[in-house]
Amino acid sequence: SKRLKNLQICRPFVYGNMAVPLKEDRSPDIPPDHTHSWTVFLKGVNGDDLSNFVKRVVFKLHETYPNSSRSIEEPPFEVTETGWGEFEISIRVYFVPEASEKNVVMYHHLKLHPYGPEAEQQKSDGATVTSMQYDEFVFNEPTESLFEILTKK
Ligand code: SLL
Repeated sequence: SKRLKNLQICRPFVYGNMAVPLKEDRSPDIPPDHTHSWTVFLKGVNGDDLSNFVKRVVFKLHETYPNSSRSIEEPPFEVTETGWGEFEISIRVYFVPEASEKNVVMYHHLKLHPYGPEAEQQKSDGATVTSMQYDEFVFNEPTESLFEILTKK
């Protein structure tokens, strides 16, 4: 569909991960060398639903994971796993066809281990570690259809 000249629309989002150390009562299905449970996610800000313009999100995990490319087609756009190591996750976002927008990719370093001033306390508490980034999708000269999708309430 036609593109709207001289117009730019932005939509904020956050991406990142949460991680918790596995406890003694871990499930027997979890490999013994795994130390953490974690979730990598991409989501709207303040509970905004992104699925009206995001069609799918592909999280590419370390190749030590089975089916390391995980495609999520509806919210919540997230993957939960267990493991022992930190690594880079690519997060590729595909937009609805009406948008006629190229996919975009972000890279997130999976964080399991606390560090910094509160690390010792966090470790002894077995606290959740969070690492996330704020970003914005910027649509320059959006199609009319994308404009409608993004502006209807
Ligand atoms: C390292 N850069 O070499 C890291 C790689 C790989 C993480 C970390 C277990 C996967 C599985 C897992 O945590 N892999 O067993 O399915 O230290």
